[in-house]
Amino acid sequence: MPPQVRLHQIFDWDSPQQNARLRRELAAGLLQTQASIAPKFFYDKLGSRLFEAITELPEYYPTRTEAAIFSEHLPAIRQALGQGFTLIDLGCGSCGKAGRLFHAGVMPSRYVAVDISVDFMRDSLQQLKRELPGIEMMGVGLDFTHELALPDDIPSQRRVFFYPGSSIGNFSPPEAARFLRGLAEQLDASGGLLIGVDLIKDSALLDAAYDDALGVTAAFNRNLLRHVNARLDADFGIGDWQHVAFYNAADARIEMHLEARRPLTVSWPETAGRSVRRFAAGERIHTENSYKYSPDGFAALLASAGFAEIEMWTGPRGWFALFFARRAE
Ligand code: AVI
Repeated sequence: MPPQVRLHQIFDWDSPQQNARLRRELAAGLLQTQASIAPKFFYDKLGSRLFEAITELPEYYPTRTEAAIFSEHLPAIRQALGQGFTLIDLGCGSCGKAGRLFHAGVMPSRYVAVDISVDFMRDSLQQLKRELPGIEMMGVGLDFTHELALPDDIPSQRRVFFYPGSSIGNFSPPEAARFLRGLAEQLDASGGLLIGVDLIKDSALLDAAYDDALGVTAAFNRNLLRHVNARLDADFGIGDWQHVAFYNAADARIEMHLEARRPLTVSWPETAGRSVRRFAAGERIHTENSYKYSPDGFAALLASAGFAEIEMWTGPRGWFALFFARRAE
């Protein structure tokens, strides 16, 4: 990494302590009656690349719809953010969204890229620094879904948290409220939160966005098992599992699962011997929820989490919304 881009690797897959915590978390999820794997395990290097590919699919409207809202409302967004702020990009991935904002003239004085996929983040940040050498940049490898413990050398004044892409939808509403409250507590009165939120819409559009014709989302979902095999030394046969995604209207969320194509046994090493989980044909592992909100519902969530002065921008079809909010006094 060039010297002008600092990297704090708080999260490290290979630290024995964190690795042990993640292994415990994975094993606990797999041994539940309804097996589950947390969505953060999607993002190894290949998973991050597959997600980038998803954002280019014709069916996956959120990324391009959000980008169009940014373009259309740029002056208002620029005015809301002001100047001299530190942009903290939570789950920066390729840093592409922040990069587009900077190229459009929305310039922070400092950019902090945060991601669990540390190698992918480092490469992306280096590229961005080459393009925009005038912005101070820092990378933080962090599992912020576990704990938002930012390094001390990020000034606490004028922080703007940037959480685009409706990643907030990957938390349940109570978890989202807790997470947002944690953000509000780390803001001063001149900072804020710029957040993208996917809205409730026709279920056929939602189903297609998470089960595309090319099968990229299926590959993204099944890649999770490759990653779990590597982290847990498990023996998932990738071809034994099929991608299932559907909109659950009662809970206003997309659900993604991996479904066993036949009766299966999966095992991984434990202190004494191996843990074994049996799956019947058709049994599923729940891998992700992606909650969708109404504009009023999300504004109410922000208010309940300690935010005020809430502004919202949306596109002509009302598919997606961008919110800016400040900490309530
Ligand atoms: C990262 N997150 C907001 C994406 C979503 O839409 O929930 C992850 C994703 N899963 C399948 N496609 C995209």
